[in-house]
Parts: sequence; C-alpha cells; structure tokens
Amino acid sequence: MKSHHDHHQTHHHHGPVAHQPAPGADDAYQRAYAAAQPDPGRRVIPIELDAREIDWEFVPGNKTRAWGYNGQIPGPVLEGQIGDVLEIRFTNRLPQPTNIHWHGLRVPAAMDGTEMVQRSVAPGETFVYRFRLPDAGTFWYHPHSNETVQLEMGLYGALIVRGPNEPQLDAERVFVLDDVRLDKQGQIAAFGSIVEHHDGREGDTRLVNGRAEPVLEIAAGQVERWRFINASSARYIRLSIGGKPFKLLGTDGGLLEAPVTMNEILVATADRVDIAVGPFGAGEELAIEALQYKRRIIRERKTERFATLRVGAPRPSAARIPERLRRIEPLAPANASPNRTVKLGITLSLRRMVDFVINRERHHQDKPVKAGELQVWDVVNTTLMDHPFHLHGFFFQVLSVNGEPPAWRSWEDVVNVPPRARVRIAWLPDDRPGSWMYHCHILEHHASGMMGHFDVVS
Ligand SMILES: [Cu+2]
Repeated sequence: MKSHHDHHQTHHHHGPVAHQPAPGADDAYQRAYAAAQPDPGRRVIPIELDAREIDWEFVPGNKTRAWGYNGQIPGPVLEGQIGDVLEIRFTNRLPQPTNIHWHGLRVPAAMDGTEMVQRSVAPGETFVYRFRLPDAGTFWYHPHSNETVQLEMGLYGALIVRGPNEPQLDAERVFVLDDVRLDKQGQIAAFGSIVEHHDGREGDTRLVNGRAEPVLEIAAGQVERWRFINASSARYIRLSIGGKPFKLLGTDGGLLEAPVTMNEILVATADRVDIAVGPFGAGEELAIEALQYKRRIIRERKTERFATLRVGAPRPSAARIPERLRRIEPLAPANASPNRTVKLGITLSLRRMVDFVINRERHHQDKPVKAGELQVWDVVNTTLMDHPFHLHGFFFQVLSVNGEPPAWRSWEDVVNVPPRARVRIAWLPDDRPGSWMYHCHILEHHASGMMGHFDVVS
C-alpha cells in the first residue's frame, strides 16, 4: 500500500503535463487517500488496472484495433462490499492522457477522476485511486478525458458493490451494453460527423460485454439477477427480454423499496437497471433487444437485437425475492419548491451549427452548494430531443416529471429528461467539499458544453 502511495508521489510531478491540477487538488488528494479506510471487518482490495491498445474481436473473426482496460472490453468487473476500500493502481499505456471516473460512487471530490480534480494521467504514468465503497449497487468506471473517443474505443467496465441484505437469486450476471461504429474494414470508424455531433454517436454493431449479439443460455426454471449498464455514447435502450415480464429490483443507486413487475424499461445512456428474470420454459428462445425509442434525433433507430437467450434443460430454483427490499426515506415532498433551475439547451454555433449548453452557456459555471442544505433542482429540457442528466458524486431522488410523481422512489445519478420536460430532483450534499459537475451523458453533447461545474462547500 505504502509503495503505491510513494509511486504516485514520484510520478505526480513528472512527464508531459496535459492539465494542471486544480488549486489545492494535491492536498485534497492526500487527505482523501489517507481517509480511505475500511470499516471494521472489511478490507482493502488492491487492483492493478491499465489502459492499452488491443486487437479485440467485437465480431468473431474480425480483429479491431481498440482500447481496453487490462486487455479486455469491458474491463474487469470490480467487486467489493460496503465498507471495503478499493485501491486501484492505474497505469496509462495509451498514446494520450486519460483518467478514470467512478460513475455513481460517492467518493471524495479528489477521487472523482475528472480533469477538474486531477491532472490527467500522462502516457506511461501511474496514478492511484483509493476510496471506500459507501453504497451497494451497480456502478461503472470510464475515462473522463476525451470521452467521445476513449469510451467508443472500449474503455469502460462494471463496478459492483454488495450490501448485507441482497436478494438471493439462482445466479447473477452483469451485462455491459454498448454499440460501436465500424467501417468497411471492420475498424472503429472516423469520429466527428455533424450528425454524430447532433445525435451523439451510435453504432450498428451492438455489444453485450464486448461481443456482437452473443447467444446466451439459461436453464429452465431459474430466476437470475441481471445487472445492465448502458455504456454506449448516446444510445437509448428500451430493454425487452423477449417481451416477457421481469422484476425491477434496483436502479443507479441500489435496490428499490419493493420489486416492480414490468415488460420493458428505458435504460438511457449511462443508466443502470438491476432486474430479476425468469423462470423460462425449456426450449424457449428470446430476443434481448432495444425496442424502438424515438429520442427525436436525425437518425432514429428501429427495434434492434443485442443478444439471443436460449433456454436449456430445467434446474431447480432456490431463488427468493422478498416483497420488501429496503426502505428509502423521501428527501422532500413532490411539490417542494426548487432552489435552482438547470436548463438544458442549444445555441447556434458558427463551428458546428449548434452547441449544447446549460443555462445558455457552454461548460456553465454554477453557484456553489453548501453541505447539509437540501437541494431541489428543476432540470428543464428546452430542446426537442431527450438528454440523460448525470450528477457526479451524489444520488438524487426524482420528485416529479412534468409535475407527476414517479411510480416508485429510488436513488439515481442519471435521469432521462424528455423533450420540453421539467424533471424535479432532490439531493442532499454530504460534506465532501470540492469541485463537482453535472452533464448530459450523451458524450458528444457533454463535449460540446452541456455541462455545469459547481463547488460543494463545507
Ligand atoms: Cu444531451
């Protein structure tokens, strides 16, 4: 552990400097590092991670030059329990600077992995992220530097945290969904068309855990826990499991209060869902697909398949899904008055026809937030297309969408904001001072400027 720390220090001030650290970031980093201690009975989990160029077969038999964590797409599933500490020694072997954002995790600002809180990790450098896991749920990790390219090239992975009272199902699987745009040679297509700038980049090769449209198998009679992560740049996935009912157990910030039965669910870009599927009958074959969802872009998609599920011979089930999963205290009533409005918009641009903005400003500088003061924000979409709003480092509850309360209470870090909609959210900043941000998680919109910066102050 100590050697990792020293290693970080020896490298921190050397090598090509892409971004200077924000003032005080080094002190904040040292404090966050030292403060990351496991709970009694829990442990420090050391993880070696690198990012490098690889030849990856998204499509069997076709090698694509891509980027991966530890030589694979997605990167390894990182796992821990509440109260564990992850100590990730990350080495950048890419030809460009990068960093790692721990999407959804309530870490100190200095460990958030953005260019606001750290200088990006230069090629050849090593940087150590160290933080405690405070919440159970389905999270993920990805770069927060040149994201439109780095995520499309394959840099992303799942991070699963378990709590003491998890439902016991027959099996658990993690599915990281993505799409990649390949050219005629089977290589990742050139970036930066005007359509891509507007719609966000969508690809025609749909991936489940880095493979195009795989065939999956499940035994008849089994009820499994499936965690889905939408790691695509821009695609909205209206998820269907062969049209069969499934139970929603959890979302971004962990379990719901009670399972909800449904036939489909919208998984916006960067969103996660945790569902119980099955039991199915032997011999059935189901399409795991994204039903058509019009998010009001130039190139809409039809219903498209991500994978095929084949049901094999039966096996006895021991799955038990409790009627109550946990209690979620409401943060505020649905009609609470907002103390801030965040307007997602577009402005005309000489360069790109339109820019994507917050409160009419690219990379909006927003007012600070005081720790302990309840935040009720109206996130207003002034455009005619959907935007997935993501808040870093804190969970929120959705109070209402166009004045209507949601069907269930949950903790989220991503919420879809439909065209012309007003989504009211509530969140309580705990005392993790520093530089934070929110943004549209369509990566091209984020890059264009649809993001806001704010400080949490003690
Ligand atoms: Cu957007």
